[in-house]
Amino acid sequence: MIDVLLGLQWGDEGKGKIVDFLAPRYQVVARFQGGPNAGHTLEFDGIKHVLHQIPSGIFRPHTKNIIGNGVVLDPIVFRREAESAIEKFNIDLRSNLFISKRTQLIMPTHRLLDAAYEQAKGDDKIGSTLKGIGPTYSDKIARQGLRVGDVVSPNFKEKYKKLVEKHLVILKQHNFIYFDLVSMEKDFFESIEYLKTYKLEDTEYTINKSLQQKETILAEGAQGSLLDIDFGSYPFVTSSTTMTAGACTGLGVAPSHIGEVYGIFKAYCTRVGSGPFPTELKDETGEKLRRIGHEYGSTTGRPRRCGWLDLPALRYAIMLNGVTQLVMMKVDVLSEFDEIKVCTHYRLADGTETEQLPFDLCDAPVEPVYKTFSGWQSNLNSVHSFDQLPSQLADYVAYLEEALNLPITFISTGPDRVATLVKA
Ligand code: 2SA
Ligand code: MG
Repeated sequence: MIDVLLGLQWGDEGKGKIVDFLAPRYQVVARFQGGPNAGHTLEFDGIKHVLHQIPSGIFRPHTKNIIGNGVVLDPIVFRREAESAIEKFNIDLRSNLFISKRTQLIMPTHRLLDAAYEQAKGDDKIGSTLKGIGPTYSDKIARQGLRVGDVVSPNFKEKYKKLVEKHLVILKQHNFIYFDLVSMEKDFFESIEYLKTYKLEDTEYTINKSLQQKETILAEGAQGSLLDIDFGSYPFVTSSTTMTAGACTGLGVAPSHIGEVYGIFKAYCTRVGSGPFPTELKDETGEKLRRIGHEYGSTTGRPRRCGWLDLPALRYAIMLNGVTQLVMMKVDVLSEFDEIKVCTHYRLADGTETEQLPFDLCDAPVEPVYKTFSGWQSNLNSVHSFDQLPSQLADYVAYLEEALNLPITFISTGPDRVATLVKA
């Protein structure tokens, strides 16, 4: 079976930390969607490391890592990241990383297009990470993208040039003309040569062979369910399927192989970029969450918008993903709050109440209805198991388990690998 770990909110739930924590239980860790827009932060032995393209299993020496076909790969970012990980941690990346030949390549002009489209949107901009994600997936769907397997083809440069020419026409239409493509391309082609030194494979076979051999596999989601291309707050979403279903198409595994689905959520909510956010706090409380939680984008450094936990949104993500157990993150951030709120349902403009996520949150905003809990106001440094939780926190956890109808099996009480409570 293949287990899936994914974010139930708008990303930045702490997926990297938990994948790294769980990696010793798995022989394979695989990324199935997204690209360098992701920023998965890991901390151990006093070191903090942020991964964008490479799966979070690379720091466990016996874990195989796969970059699946559903991912979009920027060879420049990949090279920088791989070189730094190899140098800093002396890991054997060339033997334990496998990249799908079907993975789409992010070209320099994809990044430029991302910027041009965002600029053209003015006030309606998505708040994209400007990593070229949308334009690369667009070319994939338009059946004209370049894939990792193409890099060894004798006419790779020709294919590249054809697509660049199309991109340049669009850029010109957008009056987006000031850039140094020559130096970007130098970097790109050097990075392509570097990429060729890795294991580029038909990873759908690699992963199915692992399944046959009864190896344990963890699929690592990126971004979050509420940023999903179909079910997120469209158009303020990313361009991939961030849900469990994406693990099947993004790796080449049949749905019948899906085992546990770990749904990971923060004890509050954050969102980076534009788009609806019903429980957003534009006040001191929101600022306090940002300050204590260090809520700044790990890829772009942008301040994240902060707000209270949103149960209708969480239930929606749980339903669509078939979550089997919950992982609750950043509980320690709430330790300094005397009151903690949870949105239990929404009130619509006409006064009716609903527990469902409405189709349109952009033009018809909802009013969150809250339940208030008293805080525990003590730090959690000396809490090492569920039964040591302060009583207010234990009550809060019990409430959420009942409201979400799922067990919370892990609780994170700090950024380090060791600050993770496991339900006995
Ligand atoms: P894109 O770049 O096309 O995927 O942007 C579309 C929307 O998706 C959001 N998005 C993210 N949201 C949270 N975290 C992400 N990763 C980074 C992080 C983000 C950062 O870990 O902090 O550093 O800013 C991520 N990636 C994409 C994005 O904000 C847009 O709303
Ligand atoms: Mg992140």
